[in-house]
Amino acid sequence: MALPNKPLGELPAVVDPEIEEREVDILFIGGGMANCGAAIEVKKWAPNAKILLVDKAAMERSGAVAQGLSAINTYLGENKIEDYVRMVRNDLMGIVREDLIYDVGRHVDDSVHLFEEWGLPVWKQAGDEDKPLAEGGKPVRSGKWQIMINGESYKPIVAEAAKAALGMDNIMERVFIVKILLDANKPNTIAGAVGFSTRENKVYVIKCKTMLVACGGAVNVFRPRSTGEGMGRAWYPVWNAGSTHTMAMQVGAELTMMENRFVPARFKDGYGPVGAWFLLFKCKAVNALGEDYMVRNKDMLKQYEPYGSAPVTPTCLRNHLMLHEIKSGRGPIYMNTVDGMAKLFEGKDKKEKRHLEAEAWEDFLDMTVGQAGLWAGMSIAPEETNSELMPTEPYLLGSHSGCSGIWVSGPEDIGPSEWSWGYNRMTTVNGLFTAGDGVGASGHKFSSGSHAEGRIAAKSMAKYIRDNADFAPSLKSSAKELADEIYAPVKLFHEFKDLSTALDINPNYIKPKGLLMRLVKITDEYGGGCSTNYITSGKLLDRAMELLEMLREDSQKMAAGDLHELMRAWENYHRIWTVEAHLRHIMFREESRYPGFYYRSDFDLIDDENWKCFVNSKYDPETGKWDVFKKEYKQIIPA
Ligand code: SFD
Ligand code: AMP
Repeated sequence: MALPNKPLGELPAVVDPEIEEREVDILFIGGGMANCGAAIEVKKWAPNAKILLVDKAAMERSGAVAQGLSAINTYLGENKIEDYVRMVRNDLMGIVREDLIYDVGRHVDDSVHLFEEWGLPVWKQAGDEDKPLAEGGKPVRSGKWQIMINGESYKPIVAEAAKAALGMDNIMERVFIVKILLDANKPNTIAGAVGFSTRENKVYVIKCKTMLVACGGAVNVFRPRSTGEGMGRAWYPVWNAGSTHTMAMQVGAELTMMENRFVPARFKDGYGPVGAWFLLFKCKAVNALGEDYMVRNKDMLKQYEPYGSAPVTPTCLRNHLMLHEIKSGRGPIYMNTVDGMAKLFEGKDKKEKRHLEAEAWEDFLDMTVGQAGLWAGMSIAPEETNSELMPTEPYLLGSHSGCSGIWVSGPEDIGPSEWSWGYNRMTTVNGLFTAGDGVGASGHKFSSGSHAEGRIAAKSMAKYIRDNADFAPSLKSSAKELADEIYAPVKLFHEFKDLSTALDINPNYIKPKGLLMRLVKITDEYGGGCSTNYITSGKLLDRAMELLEMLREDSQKMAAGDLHELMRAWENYHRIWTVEAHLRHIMFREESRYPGFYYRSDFDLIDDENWKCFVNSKYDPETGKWDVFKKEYKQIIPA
């Protein structure tokens, strides 16, 4: 059921919310690309199952694709799947799950064909304008793997299909899921989830046999470059707060490569993506002297063989070279849009030039409207003025050019047998699946690959419920106990709110906004954020963990006066856990695997001999203990 937008102002939270209990076979948590894929696939394999999809926002504009996109970054078309795996492996500095990537590669184009069938306009080469991709129509490629779209309405199109497939009676929007619940009787098996409405004072306790948690990545876990009011601008979606990783790790799911992060180079302050400018418009990024620093600094890549010499320099190493320029006093860095567009204009008539200008603006209008607004506000015409680029604050994600996430079972026909435990994309917890940003060691899926991965997961979830038809989930806590836990910040607020004149300042509680500031100060200063040029060390990480521990204690004093704040409080809890996993992993990996994303100053090298392996971790919900350990990397696709 979709709830309408709220009236002006936030909805006050009451101490005793209503409780609604539900029971389904299959629960989809999140309404982003992955779960939209799952939604359209699941009925084919489980036609009689009872299904529920829960999204904290409205699916039509939720998740990373909310504003739309101007490219689909993974479409294989004429390319070989093996080459896709090779590209991802090199971009992520050699350590990836090739079975998972291969699996995405063989399914992703089907998702893209569906998007086009549902009405997404895909740019085509001259002569093929009316020929769908599925019938051999040739797309306009920006790069080897990427195709251009008119994608402002990408998410509404994809969400509409998902909603039609499930039916709105089986969808709850504006419900934030707080945690996953383990079964009372069957060890290491999920039995449900609990969350609350952001539009009504209501808690939902949902039992299920299996669930797909795909709540995207983690944003605002590091202090963003934009502060104050501007903190609402980030490159990745601010509304994804590490729920996927946290909820899974809390029930004991094994994580992988949580030390990885993504620091995208972006148009400064507006966070506009650069891909189309590099690949489609063929622009170069230059230093303040106008030099192509990728050429000037090419010898720096030799230190990072074999990764540095690949035809496409890995994303982190591109950052590494850019940061070197800034540190050497040759910043700011600019995207040379002026020369790039002049070259594109060569031999074109006025109308064609206007068309190219429109395409340049549309790249942002389709996916990062704020960047177009910033250009307009700063009187920038890209054909006349170059724009600054800057590496952003770090994000944790598994679907874009990063690979932190959860360790999952792979397809049975590709990887070694120990990587496949029966159900594709199931985590190490029975019945708990993930996809998209949630799957670790398997980046470069992007929007299309995340959708395809949701479809893959849905199919194996159907098998899981068939194989476990007799399973009757039962919860360890009562619905009332769960509701009390969720609404604890509201109770605290009501207990103490009258003890000070300013609602935000109180000796007995801290508001979520204040706590978030404290968290991002710790990560930024000690965990390798922007303020230290992404540098950290073992000792700095020790200190970060001490401070995090104190923050954890104080987080129990978060207070929420309205439903929006209650959501902010729970987002913070999710961020804290995600940050802890990230820091623990960086501490464990005694090398700097991703120069340009982060550096350990005490181990500033890539050490393939000792560290060409996965780093995995597991939190034990019974004992509260963490275990971080190495897992062997296996190459499947030859060089
Ligand atoms: O330009 C809860 N992405 C790009 N992909 C492309 O294919 N092309 C591009 O052009 C891409 N670029 C790009 C991209 C993203 C962004 C933000 C920008 C530019 C500016 C990446 C893709 O968008 C990304 O890979 C996928 O969307 C990942 O899919 P998924 O399903 O893993 O995550 P989601 O779509 O963000 O959805 C998350 C959902 O979870 C909900 N949610 N629901 C309930 N309870 C909770 N606790 C929840 N927490 C979150 C969200 O509301 C959402 O529905 S470019 O940079 O390269
Ligand atoms: P971005 O806009 O940076 O998110 O990138 C979109 C796509 O283009 C992703 O597939 C990137 O890997 C790719 N890309 C971005 N910049 C470059 C570059 N300079 N060289 C090669 N590929 C790039």
